[in-house]
Amino acid sequence: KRIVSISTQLTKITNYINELGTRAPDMVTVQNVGQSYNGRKMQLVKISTNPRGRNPVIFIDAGIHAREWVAPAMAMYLIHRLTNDPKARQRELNGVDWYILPNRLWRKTRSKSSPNNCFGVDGNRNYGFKWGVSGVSNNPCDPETYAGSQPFSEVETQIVRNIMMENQQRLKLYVSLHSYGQYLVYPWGYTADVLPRDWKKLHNLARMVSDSVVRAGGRPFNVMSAGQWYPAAGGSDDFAFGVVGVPYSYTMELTDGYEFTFPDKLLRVVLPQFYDGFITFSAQIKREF
Ligand code: 0X9
Ligand code: ZN
Repeated sequence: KRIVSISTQLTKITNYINELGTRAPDMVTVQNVGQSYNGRKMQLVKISTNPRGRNPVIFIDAGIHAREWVAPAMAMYLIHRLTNDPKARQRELNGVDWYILPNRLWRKTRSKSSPNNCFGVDGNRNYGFKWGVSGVSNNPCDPETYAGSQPFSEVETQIVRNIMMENQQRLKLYVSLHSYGQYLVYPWGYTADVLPRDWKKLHNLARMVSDSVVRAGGRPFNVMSAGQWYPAAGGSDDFAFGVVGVPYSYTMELTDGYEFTFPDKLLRVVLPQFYDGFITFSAQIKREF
């Protein structure tokens, strides 16, 4: 089997995105939003059939945790379907704009902390809402959940925060793509003891999304608040909901049964199933906003 390096994969993502921007400039805008710690370009793909309009925006990011590589694969598949499926124009893209950020980090970012020279911060513990209160490590050498020296210490989380802030008014749905476990969770993530006032709306939409994935032949999602799954503070979902004021905010954990090594041959089976979930998401955003 050919071994493809991570940078090759990123190059593939970048090439595809840039090509799309040139091939379909009326529909696709590629915005360079910044650079990762290692100097890799972070590109936001904006898909809209009415780019100068004021449609509600769905913002999806993938790859906060890079080893969860099914997430960027899903983001690329979304971009592919939205721009190539003639039905999408009338359905998912009719009245809704999609902003997709298929970035590719590691579990932790690559920044170096002095004095111990350990690498990286967990991007999903670094957001500035209830930062550090649960499910984090204060040890820069922790391999997974180091929250950083302060909220938004990482350039990558700053970039995502900027995208959210710049689109605050129109941003109605945020989905952070991860793997694994087939969970679809909503705020709050920092605690198991408190739910948002309108948690039922968040819960019901998640159930509807799960049902459409099941109708497409997929497995149901486990639906609950992120904190009921396990409390962990500083996540992008809580920040989007609690600070930016995005009415629908989720973390979606794709696939189950293979941990981080989902067989790539099965992508063609599961990605279309998940896509049907996104059709349901966009239908709700259209209905409500
Ligand atoms: O722990 C995480 O960051 C996410 N799970 S993962 O296995 N992909 O690492 C869950 C995050 C859920 N949201 C919050 N806890 N805020
Ligand atoms: Zn993750």
